[in-house]
Parts: sequence; C-alpha cells; structure tokens
Amino acid sequence: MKLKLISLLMVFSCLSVSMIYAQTAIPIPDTLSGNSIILNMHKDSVQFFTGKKTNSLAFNQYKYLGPTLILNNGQNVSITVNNQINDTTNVHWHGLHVASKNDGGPHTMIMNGSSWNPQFQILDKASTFWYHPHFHGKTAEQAIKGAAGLIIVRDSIESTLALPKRYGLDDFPIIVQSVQLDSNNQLMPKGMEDSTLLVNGIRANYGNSAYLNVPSQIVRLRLLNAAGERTFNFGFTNNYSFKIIGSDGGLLNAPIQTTRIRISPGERYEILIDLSSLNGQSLYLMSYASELPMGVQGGPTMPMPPGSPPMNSPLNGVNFNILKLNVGSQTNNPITTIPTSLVQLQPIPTSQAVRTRTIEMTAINQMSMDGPFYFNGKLFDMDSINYIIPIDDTEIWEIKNSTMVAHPFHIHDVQFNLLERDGNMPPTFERGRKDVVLIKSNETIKFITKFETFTDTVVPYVYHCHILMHEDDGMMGQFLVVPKNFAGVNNNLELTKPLVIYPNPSNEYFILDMPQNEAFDLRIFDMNGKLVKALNSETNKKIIISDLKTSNYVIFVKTNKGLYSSKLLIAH
Ligand SMILES: [Cu+2]
Repeated sequence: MKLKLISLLMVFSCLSVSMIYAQTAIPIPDTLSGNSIILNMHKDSVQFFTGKKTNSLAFNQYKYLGPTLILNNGQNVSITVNNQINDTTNVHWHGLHVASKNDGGPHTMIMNGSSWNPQFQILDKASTFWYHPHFHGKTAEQAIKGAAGLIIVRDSIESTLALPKRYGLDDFPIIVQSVQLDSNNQLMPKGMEDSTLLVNGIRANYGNSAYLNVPSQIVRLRLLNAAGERTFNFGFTNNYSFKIIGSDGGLLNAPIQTTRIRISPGERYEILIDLSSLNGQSLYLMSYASELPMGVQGGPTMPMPPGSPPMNSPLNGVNFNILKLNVGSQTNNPITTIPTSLVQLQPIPTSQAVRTRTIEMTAINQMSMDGPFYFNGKLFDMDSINYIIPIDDTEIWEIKNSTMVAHPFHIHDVQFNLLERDGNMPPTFERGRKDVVLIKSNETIKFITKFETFTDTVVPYVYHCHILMHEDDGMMGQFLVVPKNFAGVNNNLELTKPLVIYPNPSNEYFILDMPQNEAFDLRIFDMNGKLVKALNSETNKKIIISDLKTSNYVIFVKTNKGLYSSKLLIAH
C-alpha cells in the first residue's frame, strides 16, 4: 500500500513536472526554391495556450510564419503572393536589392482576394534575409500575427567555403519573437508588455520550453530577431563562446570569436558554435538582457513619466533561456573546423561619398517613450518624397537619436557599412554588410552606401525604424533613386491621385466620389500618423466619421486602379 502510494506520488510528480516543463521541438520550415514561388498568405489560428486559440496569419501550409525561400545569387525568380487574409496587405523582401516596384514597400498594396507577382533577379550575396508585410499602419499587426518567413541566399563564394550549409542538419533557421497576448489569447501588436517568447513559432516560456536537436560538430545558426520591439542579447549557457560569421547582408571577412551578439528587431546574424565536445549534453541559447542598457527595449524598464502606457515586461533586464540545444551524435561528413577567413570586402572609401545626409530622430516631446517619433521633425507622408538620390551616388548618412529610447534604423534598396558610433569605429562584427543598425539614445552613427542598379522616378524606397509600432506611427521616410541626368527633380511628385470627397469639412459622414461598384480599401490617419479608421473591401461610399474627434486627417484610398489621397477636416 505504502509502495503504491509512493509510486502514485511519483507518477503525479512526474506528471506535474512534465506539465510544468513541457518541451516542444521547434519546426524547421520547409523550403521553397526555383524560379517560380507561390506564397498564399491566409488567416489561421494557433493553440498557443489552453483556452481560446490565437488568431494568426501565415503562409502556405503553416498556421504561423511561412516556408524558407532558398535563392541563388544570379537566378531569376517570380513570386506570386496571393492575399487570402480578408484585409489589404503586401510583402517586403527585407534586405534584398530589388527595384522599388518589386520591393513590397508601402506603395505596393495587394487587395483582399487578389495577387501580386514581382519578378526579379537575385543580386545579393550569400546571407539571411526575410519577408514580412509592410502595409503602412498595419505592419505591426500583420507581421506579429505571423506573416513572416526567412530567405536564404547562396552564392558561389560561400559554396567554396567549408561552412555548415545543410539546411536543417547543421545549418538552422532560428526566428525569435516576443509577443504580448490579451486575456483572450489574442496577439496585441502594439503591446509593450510582451512576455511570451516564440522560436520558429513555438512557445518557449511560461511552462513550455522549445528545443532543437543538434549534432556534436560545428553548427550554423541563422538568428533573426522578428520581434516587434524587443532587442535580444544572445549568448549561451555558461558564456559558451561562438563565432559570428555573417551580418544582415553577407558574410564577414573573418569569423569573430565572442560570447554575446546583440540583435535588434529586423537584424540577422549568422553564428557558428562548436559542439564537438558536448555529445549527450545540452545548453541554452539565452538572452543576457541584464546587460542591455536602459532605453534599449529589452533592457531594464525605464521609470516612466505619469500617463505613459504600461511597458513593464517580466523579460526586461533579466537573463532568460530561449532555446534548448540537445547535442547528439555527429552527421556524416561533419564540419569540424572553422575557416579563418571568409570573404574579402572593404567599405567604399569615404572619399567617394558625394554628400552626407543628416537625420535626427526626435519625439513628440522629449520624454516620450512610446512616440510618435519623427525623422527631422516629420512623420511619414506617403505623398511626399524626403530625398531624391541620383543613381550610382555614394552617400554617408549620419543619424542622431535625440529620443529617450533606442531605434533600429532600416533602409530599403541597399546594404551599408557602418563607419562610426559616436565618432568611434564600430565593433568588428558591425563592420560587414548591414541593412539595420540599432541607434541608442543620444547616440550618433554614420554609414556609407551606394545607390546602384535601379531607378524609378515614381515609386520610392523607404527607410524607417524597425520597431514596428514606431514605424506604423510614422517613423518612416522615403527616397527616389533617379537617373543621373534626371531633370524633373520635383519635390511635388504626384504619388497618389487626388481623391474627391464631400462634404469636407465633414461632421457625421462623408461621401467618396468614385465609380460605383468598385471595391476599395480606405485608411484614415490622424496628424500624428496614427491609423484611426480602416475599412476594407467596401462598396458603400458613405463613410461614417461621427466617432472621430474634431481635427485634420489624411485619407488614403486604394482601388485596383490606383492609390488616391485627400486631406479631411472633421468639425463636430
Ligand atoms: Cu523606433
């Protein structure tokens, strides 16, 4: 009897231990490659927690995130994106050097039920890129709901290097996110109290740990921070050392030995970790967030002025485990040594820069920690071009962060080389090709880049903060790359067609003067850049605005024929 009780107790304790420490292997997303790729973006749901399922967006067969695209430098690709999410969207190829009309920036919109088919050549070096929606005002919501995936580019130089490159065997995609869910288990895209960790879409804390079985040899991890706002300070258990081999846009000249790699939203780093001596053991990929400074989201929570939104997450400023690596037996033909050199790339000499652009990041008031934030005092205006850059010009961009919080600055079209942080050379791991750079409060950085290959005098590229709620709230600007002899340098370029609405000023409603029975998507932004109303696939041209307060607004309307805009004054 006593024995029975003890064994019963043991069963119970084992059960409770397994309930507390449930473990799930992270999926390695299937790959798509070749010249023709189809991405079906659709609505789905995931059982993240017991109770209500979490509404999600995903691509193809997945319920959250999407397949990994594997593309070769020099190849042509035709990608068909089918929008099945019952909302307007688009898809941006983050980091890829493509023409602005193929880039999937805010000027590309895919109406619900329709498709977009960009076709382009892969001109990038071997590295890790990613794709996600970039529809202005909706980027945070759609990306955080799961509409994202990885892109791996391979090239002939990388193929000659003895690096792990067998996807899913010794070369692993690691997509890390932190999200906030409400009491109904629904994702809060703008929540700043994110506490649920996801690795490749698998929940990695609060009673579940995510694991990956890895061989006892040199293993490559492609780390992507796909979080909306949180910066991770990656390292391993017991400060196990590793080597950084690549940054956003390509391999570094040589592997760099370290125990930490800080990765802000949108950034990617590739690392090698030598697990040869750890067969049968395990260790954790962690975030040593206690070492992040205050002001970097993920570091200690800042004392907040009265009236600030809640932004205290249990992950802030503490060290935590992210992914358990269970080390097992070796694969065939394992990589057991790390090359001492990789590529030979030098930044463009600063003497070739024809101008320096200066951008200051500012806030609505100096103490604001949740925005809106501005570039040179301006919010994103889809109708105005901030910079016109002649093709093949080399430029230095000097960006000063005059706000209380750190911002990851991202630019489309190009990869850049970081030249300075506060007048000093950046650390060696930041000297390679990059498209995102974290700029801390009161810090000034400089990078150099050349605007090559593609011109378009109508469709701009954008640059923006990669904290998605900052971006959605208007921390974004846009530039055209134009032919050398382009004479029509015109700051009033017509990017949208005028929209006729009446009455304007409006009180209870306004009418859109548009052809009958034409489906449209309507967005109303306030003068702080915040999306205040969104109507999708409507045919009713009478728009009720009695719920909006007296103020000035900007309306954007998208139809299958184009993009229209108008200013709107609401006066009650
Ligand atoms: Cu920001």
